[in-house]
Amino acid sequence: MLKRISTLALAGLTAVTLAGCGGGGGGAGASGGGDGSITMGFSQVGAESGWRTANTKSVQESAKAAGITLKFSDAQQKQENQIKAIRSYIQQKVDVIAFSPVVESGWDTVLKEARNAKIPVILTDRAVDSKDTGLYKTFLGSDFVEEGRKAGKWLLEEYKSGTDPVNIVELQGTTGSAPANDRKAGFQEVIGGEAKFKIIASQTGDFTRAKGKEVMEAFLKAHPDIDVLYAHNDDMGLGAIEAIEGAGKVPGKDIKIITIDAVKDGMQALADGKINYIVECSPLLGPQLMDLAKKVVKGESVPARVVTEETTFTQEQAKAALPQRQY
Ligand code: GYE
Repeated sequence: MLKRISTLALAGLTAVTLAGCGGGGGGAGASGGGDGSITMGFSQVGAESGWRTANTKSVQESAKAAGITLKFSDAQQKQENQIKAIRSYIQQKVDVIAFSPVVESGWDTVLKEARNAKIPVILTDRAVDSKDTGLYKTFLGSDFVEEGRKAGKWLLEEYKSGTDPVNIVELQGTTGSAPANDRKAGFQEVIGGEAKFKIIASQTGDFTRAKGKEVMEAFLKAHPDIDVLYAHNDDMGLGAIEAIEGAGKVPGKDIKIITIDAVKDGMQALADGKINYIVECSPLLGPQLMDLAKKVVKGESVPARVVTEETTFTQEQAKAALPQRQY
C-alpha cells in the first residue's frame, strides 16, 4: 500500500530526481497522502549503450505520463552503487522499487531488506538468480536466451550449404549479466550441434563501443581467419566495425556480423551492409513498467514474468524500418 515519505536520505546517489509533494501536509516527499500518487525508486545500470539511453528515456517519459514520481539513479555499471541506491529508496519509503540488475547474482540481502520494509520490487530488463522468487513481484523484459537462438539460427541458414569450418569470434556483454549469460547460451545451443561452427575466441566487451573496438583489435591480431563476429549488442558491434576497417578488412563481407538490440546506429550499419543481421531487443519498457507498478502498489496480482515482443532484421528489412525507428 502507499506509504508516506518522511525522510530523504540521498547520500551517495547520483542524478536523483525529486518531484514535488503529493500528499497534503507533513511529508517531505511525495505519495501516500490519500491522493493515490505513487513514488518509484528506479536504479538504472548505467549509460553504457544506445539501448540503455533509450531505456532511460522510456522510463522517465512513461513515469511522467503515468503521473508517477520517479527517483532515478545511474549505477555506472557497478552493483555496489545499485545496492546503495536500493537501500536509499528503502529509507525514503518509496512505494515501489524497480531496477535493472547489472549482474545476476548477489541480490538476496538487499531484496530481503525491501521485503521486510514491505516495499514491492519489480525487476526490469535483466533478471536475478535468487532462488526465492518471492523477493520480487514480477520480471519485465526480453527473453535473452531466445535472442541468442535467433542469432544462431541465422548463422545456420547463412552457412547451410558449406562444410568448411566457420570461425566465429564472440563479443560478450558485461560479465555475469543476464543478457551476456543467456545470449551466449542460446547461441551455443543452436550452433553447438554442427561441428563446422567454431567459436575461436570469446571475451567481454562490457556492452560498450570502446571496449568492443579494443577487444576486436586483439581478436584480429591473434586470428587472421575470422569469418563471423557475434556481438551481444549493437554498440560492441559498431566498435568492432571500426577495428575491422582499421585492419583493412570489409565488415559485412570479409567478416559477417550479427548483433543484438536494433538501435538506430546499429540499424543504419545494417542498412549500409556493414552488419548482416540484427536480433531486436526493445528498450521501450517504460509504459508496461508503470502499469505494473500501479498494480503492485495497489496490491493487485501481476504475472510473474512479462516478456517483451521482438523481431529480427535483415539488411533489406533495416532499410525499410529505419525511417520509423523510435530509438
Ligand atoms: O542489450 C545492451 C545494454 O540489458 C538488454 O544492456 C540490456 C542490454 C542491451 O547495455 O545494449
